[in-house]
Amino acid sequence: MNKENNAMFLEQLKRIATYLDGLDPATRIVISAHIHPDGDAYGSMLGLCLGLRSQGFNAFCTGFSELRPEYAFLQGMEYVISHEELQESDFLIVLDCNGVKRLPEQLQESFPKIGVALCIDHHMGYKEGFAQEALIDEGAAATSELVYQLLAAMPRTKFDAAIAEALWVGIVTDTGRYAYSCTSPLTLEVGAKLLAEGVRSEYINEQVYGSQPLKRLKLQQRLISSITVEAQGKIAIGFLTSEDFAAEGCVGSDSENFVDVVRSIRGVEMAAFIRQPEPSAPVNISLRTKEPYDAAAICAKLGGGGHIRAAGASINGATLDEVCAQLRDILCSL
Ligand SMILES: [Mn+2]
Repeated sequence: MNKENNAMFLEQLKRIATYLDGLDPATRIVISAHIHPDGDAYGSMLGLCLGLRSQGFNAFCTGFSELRPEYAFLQGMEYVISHEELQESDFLIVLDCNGVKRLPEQLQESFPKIGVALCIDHHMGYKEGFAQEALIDEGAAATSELVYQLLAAMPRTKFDAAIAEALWVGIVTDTGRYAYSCTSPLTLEVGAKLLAEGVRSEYINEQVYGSQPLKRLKLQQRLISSITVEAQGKIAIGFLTSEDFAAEGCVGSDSENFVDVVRSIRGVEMAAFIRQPEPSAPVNISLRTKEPYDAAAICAKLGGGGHIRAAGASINGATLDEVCAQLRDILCSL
């Protein structure tokens, strides 16, 4: 982020912190993230919810009913409410999600009535008007990093280990454990502050990365078998069919981060993981690129979006074979 943008961002951060700080404590704040939540979605939601509660706010989360096993140690699940409990008067905050289409399905229906009061996100392509207020930094490593900055700018926040661990999970999972190019000096500074609050880094690493069920590895084996390379090894594509998922007793979320396996091949500059977890489900693409290839621009051609090096798309009404062929053509033409 350049200096001018940074000054504008800090001003916006301060303004939103002051605005939230001044909310009537009786206001019910409900926090949601995107459909199919990942580590940053869970971490930023629970971190913000607990952080607002530490200041006496009446905060809740919605859009999910349980945590995946690798995130089950996170605290704050007692503040998760169902979609049916949402009220028009709720102050809705949406995290890690920049548009209506990415909201959990049930929230998409009630969204027009309730409206989004505040959006905090680091994806590209935020459209003005989605929320009344927005805190967007496309250069942020994770939405959890933005949530930390916001909470730190609110004078009444009482950070503790539970808040810190939620935000730590969001940052660790979105940065590939502080490794991807989105990791900035600020990311590490925030990480240092979170560690100082008592984050159990080794324990969390074990939970998130060191306790996979065997079926997930078997599913990964199927993905590895499917990988093909093109353009002298510059492009690699791997896929999983609904039959693959069924054969290993897996669901879509069991393949989170599988694109990293495809990306790990030496010399690959564009790595795609394509999957259809169920026969009637849309076909999902995860794409990772290296310089100079723009993953978000490539996925935009297929109706998706994301970040410059990591993006995705979800395609309805096409077979997995058709999507594979279409994406291969796009990548080979670059
Ligand atoms: Mn994120």
